[in-house]
Amino acid sequence: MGHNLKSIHWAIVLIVLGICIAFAGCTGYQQSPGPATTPQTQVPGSNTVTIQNFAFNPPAISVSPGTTVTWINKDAVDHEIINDASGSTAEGAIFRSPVIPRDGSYSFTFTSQGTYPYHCSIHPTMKGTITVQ
Ligand SMILES: [Cu+2]
Repeated sequence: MGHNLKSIHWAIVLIVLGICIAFAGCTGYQQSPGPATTPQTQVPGSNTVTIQNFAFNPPAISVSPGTTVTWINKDAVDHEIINDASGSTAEGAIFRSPVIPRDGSYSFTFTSQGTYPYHCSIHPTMKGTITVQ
């Protein structure tokens, strides 16, 4: 009789322990991937141009062929990036972004070596250069 009670007691202890471990495991499992799955906010780096205060920062960068350059608009107003082309039309531009709203971004992958001056089509005084070498 005493032996059976002891067995039941230990069974209950084991079940409670198991539930605790499972619960801890579950919450731990939910928490640990948290930081990893958090969408990476784009941090300015050598391939990133920040648009702020009506200026491209840095105004000129050099990248190697195959590099994707990302522009991030940190201004409250829209900007639109366009590669300088001959004449005033967009004809011949290698790259042209859509209108980039606040906190929006635009990326372009440069495959060919060369110097690519660009400007903002909304604010033509905003100028920058991408050099691919
Ligand atoms: Cu602009």
